[in-house]
Amino acid sequence: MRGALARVAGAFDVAASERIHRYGSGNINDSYRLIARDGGEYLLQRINRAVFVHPEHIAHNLERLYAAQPDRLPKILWTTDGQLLHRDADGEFWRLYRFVSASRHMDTAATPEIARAAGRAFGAFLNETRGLATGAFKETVPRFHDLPARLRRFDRALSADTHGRAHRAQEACADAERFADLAALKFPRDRIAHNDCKISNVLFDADAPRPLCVIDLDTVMPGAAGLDFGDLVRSAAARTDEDETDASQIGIDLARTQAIASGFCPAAALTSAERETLADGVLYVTFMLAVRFLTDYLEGDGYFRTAYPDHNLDRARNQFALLRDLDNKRLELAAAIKAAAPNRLRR
Ligand code: GN1
Ligand code: MG
Repeated sequence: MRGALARVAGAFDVAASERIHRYGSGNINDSYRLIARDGGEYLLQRINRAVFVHPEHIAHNLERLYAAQPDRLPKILWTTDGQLLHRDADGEFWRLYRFVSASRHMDTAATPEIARAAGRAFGAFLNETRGLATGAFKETVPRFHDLPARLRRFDRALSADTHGRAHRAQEACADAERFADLAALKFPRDRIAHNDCKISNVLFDADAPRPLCVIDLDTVMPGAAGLDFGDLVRSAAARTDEDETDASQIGIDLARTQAIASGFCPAAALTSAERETLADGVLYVTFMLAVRFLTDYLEGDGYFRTAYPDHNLDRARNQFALLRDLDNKRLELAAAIKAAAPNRLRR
């Protein structure tokens, strides 16, 4: 394996040393940290072809993104033949980033200060991509944030029950029915968004709660500010990470939610229409992710990487528990966001 990885690095004109290790906790792609013979550190990633059926769409979008704002993104390398992705002899697609050293990432925000900083980082990303034409970007995962489509697929998976798992997931399936009305919520989707704004996709300075850059750019494509905000709150203001199985521990922290909004809103320079969608966005993405985990469980775990047989079911239950808490606190959630983002910041 090491030899194969070193050959891939060679396509980017990097001479890998023996020091290559698996890295990170992403649910989709495979990542490796490698040290080059000259001491340089890199992050090598294999694109998951089951998720990204057209990897060339990722390359297409990254080219446009990096042409617009290269300074605020992790440094990406081009292959010696001028591509952003290298296709190996097995048809696998790879890309290479310079490793962002002296950085760290987190699965949830330990303090309001960190939450605010993460909000600023993703808000600034939205603001910086404001000038990009949505028509110039491809959909790297079709209907990625389309909840009605996600629910239709869930319904099909439940009826087919190809892996005989539905009986173990009855409560979660009942939650999917119970919250289905959320699919009627609408979001302005007329801008380029990040679309994977979980807090672990912000790199922080290793020694201070200062964001260095946002990462995981595979789903940068047309999207909605309210859903980016929602994904950040869902991950950063949750009291536990996505793997917690003790439902009594799972819930939303409103102080951290308010802190996220106070960082995100001014940095993103939202329209008033977008601002109206922020609280709904939190419920929408949380529900959508619950449905995605549950559907993947029913379909046999083909999408998200799992560590044990019921992992996706546990993740779905976790997101449903968070959603129930969010639903109970809708008024407080809206008030916390409003308090952080008063009218005078509207444009
Ligand atoms: C996946 O790969 P990763 O871990 O950054 C997923 C997101 C989910 C997230 C939940 C392309 O992100 O949509 O919100 O897991 N990415 C894709 O942890 O499906
Ligand atoms: Mg991702």
